[in-house]
Parts: sequence; C-alpha cells; structure tokens
Amino acid sequence: MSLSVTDTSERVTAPRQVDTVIIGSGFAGLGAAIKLTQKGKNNFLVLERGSDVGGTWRDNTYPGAACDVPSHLYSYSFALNPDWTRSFSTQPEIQKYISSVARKYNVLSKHVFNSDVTSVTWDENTHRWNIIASTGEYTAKVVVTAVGALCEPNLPPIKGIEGFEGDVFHSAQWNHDVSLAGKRVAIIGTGASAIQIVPAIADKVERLDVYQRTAPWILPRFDREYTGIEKFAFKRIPGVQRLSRTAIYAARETQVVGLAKKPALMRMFEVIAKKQISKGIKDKSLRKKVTPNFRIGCKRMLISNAYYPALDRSNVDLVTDGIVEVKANSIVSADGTEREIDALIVATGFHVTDSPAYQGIYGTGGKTLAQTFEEEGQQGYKGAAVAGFPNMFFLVGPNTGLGHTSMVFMIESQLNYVIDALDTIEKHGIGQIEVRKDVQDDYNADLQDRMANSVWMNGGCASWYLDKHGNNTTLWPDFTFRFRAITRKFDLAAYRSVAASDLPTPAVGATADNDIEVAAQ
Ligand code: N01
Repeated sequence: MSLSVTDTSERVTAPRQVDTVIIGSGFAGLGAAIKLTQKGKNNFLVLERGSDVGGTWRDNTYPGAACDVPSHLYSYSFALNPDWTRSFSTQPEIQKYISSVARKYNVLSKHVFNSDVTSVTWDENTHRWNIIASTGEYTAKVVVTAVGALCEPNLPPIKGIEGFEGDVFHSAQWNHDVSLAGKRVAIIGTGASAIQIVPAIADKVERLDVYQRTAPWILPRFDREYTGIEKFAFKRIPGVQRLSRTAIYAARETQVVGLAKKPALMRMFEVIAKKQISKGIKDKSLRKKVTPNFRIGCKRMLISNAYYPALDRSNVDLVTDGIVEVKANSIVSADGTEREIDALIVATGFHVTDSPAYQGIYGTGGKTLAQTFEEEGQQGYKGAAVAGFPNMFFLVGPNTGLGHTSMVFMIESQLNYVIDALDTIEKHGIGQIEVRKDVQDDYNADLQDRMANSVWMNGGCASWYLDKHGNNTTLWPDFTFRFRAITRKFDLAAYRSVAASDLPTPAVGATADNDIEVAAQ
C-alpha cells in the first residue's frame, strides 16, 4: 500500500467531508447504512470497492456456493424473507436478498461503488480520519470499518505457482469465462469452499485432483426445498417465520457447550461424521485418507452430502502427499508423482488474522492496524474498538466470528453497539473517543481465559482461528446471546473521551497532511 498525501499538486477537488464513512457493504456495512438512515443520521457514505452490495456473497460465485446456515436465521431480523426457496440458500439467492434489502431501505444512493480504499489516516490535528480511495479523498469524524474477515484471498506460497500456464483462479475470484468441461483440473484445499466446488464440477471435468493438506470433518447437510404450504405459512401466518428462526437459533446454540466448554461432548458429532464417510465412500483406503485426526469443531465443521460421493468417482483423485511444486502444466507431489493439468483452482481460504486491509489504517502516532495486531495480536474491545484508533468502530472485528451459527446475528449485535456509540457521541458532544487500553486488555484476558477449555485451543488442529501468537482472536467463545447482552448498550466508561469543545483548534500549517486537510475545510 503506498500513500503520499504530501503532494497537493494533483489535487483537483477538496476531500468530501461527512460525519461517518462506512467501509464495505456486505451484511455488516449495509446493515450500518440502514441503521444510520433509520436514526436520521444521514451525513454518511459507504465506500465499497465492488460494484454492488453483498461483499463476500457478491464475490464468491463459484459453482455450488451456498450457505452453511439456514436462511431464516442467516438474514437480518428486521428484513425477514418469507420467500427463501430452500432451507440452505444458494449464493445467487442470498445475493438477490442482500440487493433487495439495500433497495428496500433506500441506501444505495449513499454508496460510492468501485471505491477501493487505500488508506485511512487519523489526523491528530483535525481529530478526523482522512480517507484515500480510488474514487477520491474523504474526511470523516467517525469511520466504521466493515471489510469482513473473508475478503482477502489467501494465495498459497507454493513453488512455481506463478509460472503455471493454464487457467488459474482463487475460489473467491472464479473466472466464469473459463469452461472446465472436459479438462484436467486440480483444486488445492479441502475447506468449506472446496467441498462445495468439488461435487459441483466433478461430473463435468475429465479428471479432478483434489489436494488435501488436512482432512475436514463433514456432517450431513439437511437441505431441502420449502414446500408451497411452508412458504404460505412463512408469508401469511404471523409468527411462523420468527418461530422457525428461533428454533434454528436455539438448536445451533446448543453446540456452544461442546465447542467452547466441554470438547469431549463433540465426540457424538464425530460418530455422525464417520457414518457420512462410510456411507459416501466405498474405497477403504480413501475412507482412511478423509478421516480427520483432530477433534471435530477444532476447525470449522463442514456440511455436505455430495462431497464424499464426488471423491469416490473414478475421475476424481484425492492427493494427500503435499505439493512440492507447480510446473507450467502440472503439479508435482511429495511422492514424486507429476500430474498434468489444464486448470488450477486455488481454494485456500482468506487472510483472516492478517488482512492486507490493516496495513492501510493509520491510527495515533501513525501506527498501522497491521503493526498493532502484529505486536499484540488481533485484539479489540467487544469486537468494535481497538485502542490507538480513535473514532473508529469495527464490524466483524476481533473475536466476533462464529463456526456454529449465523454471523448476521453477531453483526446485528455489533450494529446495536456501534449505533448506540454514535448516539452517545452526539448526545455528549464528544469530539474524540478511544477505548481504554486497560479495559481492552482485561477484556482480552477474560476472552482467552474462557477460550482455554475450548475445542479450538485443545482439539489438536492448526486453524486460521488462531493468530501467530497462538491466541484465538477470531471467534466469540460463548453463547451468542451473551454477546448480544454485552453489546446492547454502548459503555462510555470503557472509553477515554474528549468533548468537541475541549479539543484544540486545528493548527493551520502544522504538517503537510494538515495543510491539505485544513485547506480543504
Ligand atoms: O477456506 P479455508 P475456505 N497448501 O481456510 C488449504 C466461509 N465459508 O474458502 O486445513 C495446501 O476453510 C487448507 O488446508 P489446512 C467459512 O467461514 C462459508 O474453504 O489449512 N493447502 C484448507 O483445506 C469458511 O470457514 C461457506 O491444512 C492449503 C483450505 O486450503 C471460510 O469461508 C462456504 C494451503 C482452506 O480452507 C473459508 O473457507 C465457503 C497450502 N499452502 C466458505 N493453504 C458457507 O457458508 C491453505 N490450504 C457455505
């Protein structure tokens, strides 16, 4: 990320000033835009690097893309959709839903699409954020980052991969111009994305090599189309859809006991998952290869009824010897075998705890969010604030992820908190607000204590839930209703705040940055 704001010669327009800039318009950013609008806080913009709302659901268009959480729960509580066609919706249906919500709540006019934010810099002089994006420059009193955890594809550093001469693309950047029909294809990775892609393409390609580093646990997928009667009931009978949503929520929440508190309880899921293996795969040696060697839940539990039968096909090979090298038209595995391929699909996940986006966020003292997280781990307070980053709120921030239920539920909890924070700032005439480091440290010590008995820390796997310090800074380690409870109200006492009237007046000409900012104001 390069940044130079000292050169003013190219500036043609002054930065656009708003109260709040939201970065990203997936479920989180779009939800923030809707809530701000409903509160009458209309002086905001959403900077979105894509050309539509939807975030990860807009981008992940790979064959077979669908949600692992039933849609009646995986949707906004304030915008229920009685028209879901099936229990686990596909990507196109979810994307259609998100777009329709954006239109219904009339927030598209607040979006600046194709706006790739390259830097967000706290200006100690003006007490505002300076934002540089591909669409121009902006300044805001408050920034809400809603960039999501699954937005930056993680490309594996495999020897020779840049020299591959066939078609190659990441699962989140599917190249629909390439036909895989009749081709020899390899896919690297066996995570949530790969296990949806494999059955969707296995019968179309000539050959498919699936490169597995770690076998995932896979549970049955209870997916089906809703009947006409069900859809009628969801639409016409008051309370039915809410009831269905509550039942899904309650059933999923029971998993927290095993995941976060008593991992031994997860064994019963292993029994079910092993049955899936013997039911889906005839070949005994293949069964062995796909049987995981860690406690279920340590990595995200996956669901599919089609993956194992797809692996069992005669034109599909599961390769468990590590990849040594990718050549111009082939992959060489550790046992020395070279398999020729025409196309390579990289389904290796995302930068979750080390997102490149963090490198462009400059807090107090010019320290980037990436540096802060590098030194201290990815820590925040209630997933919404990070010490050193005043007037900035995070959606889907540290320790707000989930493996068992709907992220939209967590996002709505965070929206309550952040919108209440903005109300509080307004009500108290606050000019600058930052979470207290001691409060943040205590919060994180408590989180890690609660994490100590969890399957994520003791399940015997390496997962992207953990950061390089070995801490789980990705997941919320408790029932989600507890997170809802602690985010119901903004807790001003956890923050250091200064009234706008007490902030020093910006010093004109203090620095080059300030020159630009003050001149623009
Ligand atoms: O990514 P992943 P994903 N060499 O990180 C392997 C959400 N999601 O895109 O396990 C070889 O899970 C890696 O191996 P290992 C959901 O939250 C949701 O599939 O690290 N292999 C793993 O097998 C999910 O958790 C839905 O040993 C390498 C795979 O690549 C998240 O997105 C659908 C490698 C990566 O799996 C990410 O899922 C899809 C290397 N260098 C996604 N590096 C639904 O709701 C990594 N791997 C349905």
